[in-house]
Amino acid sequence: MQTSPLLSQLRGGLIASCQPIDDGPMDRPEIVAAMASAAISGGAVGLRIEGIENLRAVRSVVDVPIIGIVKTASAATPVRIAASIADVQSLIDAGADVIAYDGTDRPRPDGRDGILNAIIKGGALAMADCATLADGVHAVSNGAAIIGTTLSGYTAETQRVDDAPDFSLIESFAELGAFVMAEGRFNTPDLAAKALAAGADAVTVGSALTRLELMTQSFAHAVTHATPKSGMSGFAVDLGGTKTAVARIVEGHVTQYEERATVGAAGPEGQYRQIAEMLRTLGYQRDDRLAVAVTGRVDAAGEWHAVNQTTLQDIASVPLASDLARHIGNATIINDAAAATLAEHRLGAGRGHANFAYITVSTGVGGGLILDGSLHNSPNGIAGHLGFSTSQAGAVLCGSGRFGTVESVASGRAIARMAQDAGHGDLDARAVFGAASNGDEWAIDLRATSVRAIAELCANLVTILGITKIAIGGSVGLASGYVDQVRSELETLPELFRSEVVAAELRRDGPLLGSLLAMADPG
Ligand code: ADP
Ligand code: BMX
Repeated sequence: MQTSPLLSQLRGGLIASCQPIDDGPMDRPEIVAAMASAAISGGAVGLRIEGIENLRAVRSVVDVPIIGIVKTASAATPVRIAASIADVQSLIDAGADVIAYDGTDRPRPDGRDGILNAIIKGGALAMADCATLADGVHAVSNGAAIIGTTLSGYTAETQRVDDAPDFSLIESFAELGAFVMAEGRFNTPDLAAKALAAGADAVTVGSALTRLELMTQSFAHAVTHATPKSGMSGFAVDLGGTKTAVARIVEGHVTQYEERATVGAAGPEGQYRQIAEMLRTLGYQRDDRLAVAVTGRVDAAGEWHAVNQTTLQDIASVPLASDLARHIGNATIINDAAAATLAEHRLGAGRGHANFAYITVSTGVGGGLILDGSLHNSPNGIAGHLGFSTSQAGAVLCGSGRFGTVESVASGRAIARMAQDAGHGDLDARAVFGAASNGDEWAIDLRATSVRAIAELCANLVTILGITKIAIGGSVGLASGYVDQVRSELETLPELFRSEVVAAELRRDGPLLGSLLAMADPG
């Protein structure tokens, strides 16, 4: 084995390869130099640095051994770690103590041995980045001081399906008696330590230390795919203006579902009777966990009030929590759109957005706001009732008592009312959208009126609250093409007033799942 003070400095230690993603935001010499200093503070005994400019910047702030490389991309050869003979002297002048070159037998303009000889002649140590045992043997017998496993997995011959480092190449290299550098996919401290146990003299780690994009990506993937659903089991009710749904939910999945029409005039007792019947068919028993989402506002005292009194009649100051406890069982209660907001934020389209809004375009237009990561509430339960803000197209008094609301322009009931007023008879919103799909101009116009009011609401949310993402749900909002049209409408506005707008991911399950989430976390 070659001995030199420099190899002794590296032996048994960690070499930090400070290589930002090409052309990424960290690909600047001063940042590479800062990474290098930080890596040394953390205990690295040497550095691997790519590019002459980066090398100069690093050399001026550190005094540990540096392995220098030059990477090129050329259609003529697959060889990338391909300092030309001309580059070798520049690397040495810029402060490299060791120069790494591609130790495979793949052809390149100056030839494998041409480069190796230039490095040795220039007075630097040569490190061969190898893919196979034969590469290592060739390098050692031609004077390379270090053989690395760097290219194992990255040549046609050694391609692999897994992401594991090549420990067996380390073991074979160790028998050659050369200084062995473990390099390539040593992404955890544990793998790096095992490399030394397998016979390596030192280990080089790159991506896991300095490619912030890749490390963030792996954390982001793990977090967004984690299922915060454990414990999300029980029965859930979604009482909307048109339909009432009940579901059995097991670990965040709807396993049984039943839906019936809501009778708006049934009064509280009528609603309880229907809910109780539907729950019974799913096997609910009194002490089971129960969460109920309702259209209408729910105040801090647990009382239920229809805001739009044409949707539900006789629902004013109804003691919902205590009534349910008496008639059915103890239940968490929450507004339907607020529940869907919680669910979309935690499990669906709003994940990762601290300022997020959900809008349901359904019988009415409901909504919910996540501000700084939490559901925004008010003691009287009106906060987040986005449909009772006003629209430029407002022309009638809303059932809430407020003139010109978004709900009175954009909701399913509004669409049906406008169709009736225009002389098209007793059609619901689904039938109007059907006519629009068939090309009926009057129906296309009604749909566009609804879309414009929702786009206006989205822009207002951006302007007032800095909302960055909006999910749209409800059967009108989820109708084919609706969200796309809202997006196109927003495109007509200056960029400042736009946000990302998507369809609700959880669709009809949002209010159901969210009511159970509210049980654990009322916001
Ligand atoms: P709820 O308001 O009870 O929560 P929905 O979200 O299903 O229930 O909304 C009901 C409204 O959606 C009704 O006005 C109905 O006409 C309308 N609707 C249902 N299906 C469609 C559809 N495919 N296209 C347009 N509107 C629809
Ligand atoms: C209305 C209002 C909201 C509700 C929203 C969506 C009532 C009865 N409801 O704006 O509380 O969240 O509709 O509910 O005032 P849905 O009936 O359309 O599902």
